[in-house]
Amino acid sequence: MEFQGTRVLPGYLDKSRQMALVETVRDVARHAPLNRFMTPYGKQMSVRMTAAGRVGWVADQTGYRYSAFQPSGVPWPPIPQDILSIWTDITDLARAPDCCLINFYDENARMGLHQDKDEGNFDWPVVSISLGDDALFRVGTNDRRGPTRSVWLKSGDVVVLEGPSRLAYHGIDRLKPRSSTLLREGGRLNLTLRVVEDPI
Ligand code: MD3
Ligand code: FE
Repeated sequence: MEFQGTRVLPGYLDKSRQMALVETVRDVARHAPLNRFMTPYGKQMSVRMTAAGRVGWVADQTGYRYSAFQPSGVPWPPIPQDILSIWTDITDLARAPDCCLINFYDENARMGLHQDKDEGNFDWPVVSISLGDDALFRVGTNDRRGPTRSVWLKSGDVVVLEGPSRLAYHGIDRLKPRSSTLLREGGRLNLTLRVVEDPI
């Protein structure tokens, strides 16, 4: 399925790879616990986040940014090889991503329509991996008021954002609770692989 340059690869990861990835993410989370950041408007985000890689996403009074350090002051763990190989297989790029953002959604979590534009260069694709409960993903254009399309992302689906869709508004409207048994307690994990900066 393809719309506005967004490539959805349904069922890209089989069940055993999905299960292995959950263990990989649990291991990352042991070194980099999930955070509940504030929005720029002073509200708690419903999505919990952590990361692996040279930089990860943090938020504090001074705003949102990529940082080499977790809120605890400790560097992020490296991106695990099984996650890196998904990027390499799909993009065919020699360049590795700098960051694997990890979002955890419980059944009430959602992510409002936003653009990802804190990376230095939008020519690089973003690769997104869904694990766990189905999620209603919405993607529009690079104009907030533009038309949007919705698609249910299922466990094992991979989305590639490149070209014009790299700057498209997008978000997660809701989950379908208990639609997957991958995570024992339910919920959804989303991994996004990004190039954040060109080498200096
Ligand atoms: C379209 N995550 O982490 S993944 C995010 O499911 C984010 O957790 C959502 O939006 C999630 O920023 C959506 C699909 C996705 C990821 C990155 C994109 C779509 C995108 C970047 C540009 C355009
Ligand atoms: Fe995003």
